[in-house]
Amino acid sequence: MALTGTDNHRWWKESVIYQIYPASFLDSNGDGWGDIPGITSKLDYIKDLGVDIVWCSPMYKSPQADMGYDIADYKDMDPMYGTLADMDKLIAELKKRDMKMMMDLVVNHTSDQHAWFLESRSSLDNPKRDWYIWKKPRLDADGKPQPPNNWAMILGEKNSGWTWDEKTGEYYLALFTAEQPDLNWENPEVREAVHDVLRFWLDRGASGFRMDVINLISKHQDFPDADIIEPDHQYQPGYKYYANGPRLHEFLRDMNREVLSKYDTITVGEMPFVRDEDEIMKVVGAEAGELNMIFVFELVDIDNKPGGFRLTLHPFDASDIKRCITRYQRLMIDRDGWNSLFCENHDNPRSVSRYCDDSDEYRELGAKLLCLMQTTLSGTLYVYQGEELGMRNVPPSWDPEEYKDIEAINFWDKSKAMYGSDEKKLAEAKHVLQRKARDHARTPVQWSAEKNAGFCPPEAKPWMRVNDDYQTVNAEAQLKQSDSDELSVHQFWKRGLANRKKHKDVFVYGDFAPVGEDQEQVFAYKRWTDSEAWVVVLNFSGKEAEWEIPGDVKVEGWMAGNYTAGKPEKGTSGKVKLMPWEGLLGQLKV
Ligand code: TEU
Repeated sequence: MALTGTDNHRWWKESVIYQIYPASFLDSNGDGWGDIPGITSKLDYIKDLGVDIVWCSPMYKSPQADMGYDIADYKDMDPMYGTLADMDKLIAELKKRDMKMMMDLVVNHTSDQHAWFLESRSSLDNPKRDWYIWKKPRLDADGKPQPPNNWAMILGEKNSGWTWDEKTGEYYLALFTAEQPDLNWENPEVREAVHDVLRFWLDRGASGFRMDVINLISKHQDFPDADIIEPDHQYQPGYKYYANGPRLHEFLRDMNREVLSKYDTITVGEMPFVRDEDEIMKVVGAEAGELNMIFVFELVDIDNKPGGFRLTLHPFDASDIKRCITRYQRLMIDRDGWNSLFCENHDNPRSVSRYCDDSDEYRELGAKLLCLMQTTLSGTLYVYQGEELGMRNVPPSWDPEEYKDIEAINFWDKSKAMYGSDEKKLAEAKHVLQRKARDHARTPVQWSAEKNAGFCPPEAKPWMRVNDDYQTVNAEAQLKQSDSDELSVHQFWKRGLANRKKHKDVFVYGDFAPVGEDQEQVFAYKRWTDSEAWVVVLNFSGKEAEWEIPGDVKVEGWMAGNYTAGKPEKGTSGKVKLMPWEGLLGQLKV
């Protein structure tokens, strides 16, 4: 294993990826929805931040049951976002700026309006019947049809993961919502059709894919009942039987051999539920021949009830963050694999609200602390739109009706059905949404202080309410902030990304070890190569701390921190006093 050499360097390891959630990015035509020309018009902004690759959440033709993660045509754009010609232009404009396009590939399921599914459900003997997962019902005591097993639907856990089809008298598997039937990957024609989609976009100029729930494509073919984890609930989380199933690696290797290996691509697989290190390495090991990297969910599942549903709450602290990050940093170094780094995406609350403190007093410090951490860890870095501005969750005062996501809607409906007039239980459910609804990350990007935050014209109606704080938290103000002032969150990110690039041998590729672990609330680590070394000290709490610099950590000087635009004035030996949410970056003697 070569840690410090350049023989393991790859463009997709050192690239910075910016995720766009198109509906909420920028509306160029005043209909209240973000669109492709809106994205194209902001490429200079994205490039200036220090980004190399843009990943767009799906903009394909879709009835939008799950905001485009229900695709009705993989080879055309939804008119709401624009046309294929707009997409070609976006790709060309990216290339002009020496940037790349990463497409979102959603092939665990399609929309129920996809031509394949319309055919599949049309009759028992349609040639596409077997493209999806159809099963006969179980019959209850009254002879009424019941789902073939007890798996819960994933989005909002409201219903069964199976949907009854009256016409043909069978259930189909639709794990996310009834409008998102799961494809049957056991069928080789399905796999070939997916390969064809990959080729279509690679030939059009895309440079790679983020693969939606790609570890769900192989299911245990006996479809057993899940263990009862939530006894009050009718249906149970069934991921033990549908995540990382028996043929996953075979399917991924096929995809690589047949298509990806013939192009120069970047691939990242979204893999919820998996924690097993051997299983992870089978996908991302340097010699695995599967995917470049995956999104592991451990950090974003940190506040889930263990083993349970996502929309639950569970306490965590700095030591959990430390344990989780250390584990994956070491894993990839020790076993020659590759990490993805992310704290946010469109399925999670805002990171400053979740891991730090989003009050006016600490929001900027928290956002910069997370930036300092992400820009100094090993792996490919993903920044989610608005994260570079320190955007925060929507306020608790918003009514549940303001939440537009199908997951939040299903969850709220289920809670009302389960708890009826039990005000305490309903308040708890509401509290879960206030902390964790996906909607928090989906509010329009705040470009300016004008009405609608510059996301759409002032007279238009944005599809989702703009967060109340746009007059103070917006890109225009943060770009303007003069250099003599404190850095804005945006400026801090820009500087952090530039520093990461400048010192990529150490920050992207170097070694990693936690240091000075006696202070629970402080996460400190060292990054080094043979020729340079750095230390990062992060106070993950709203309390002051005293961090003792270990004897073997020879600090040359403190180069950056989130409390000052210049170099922090701190001692280089003995105890360092840290303010709430303070983060420091120091250079070490080699
Ligand atoms: O998400 C898959 C996924 O499992 C989670 O991120 C999910 O949002 C969460 O567990 C819900 O409790 C992907 C997409 O990112 C998401 O937006 C889609 O809704 C989902 O797949 C279905 O395509």
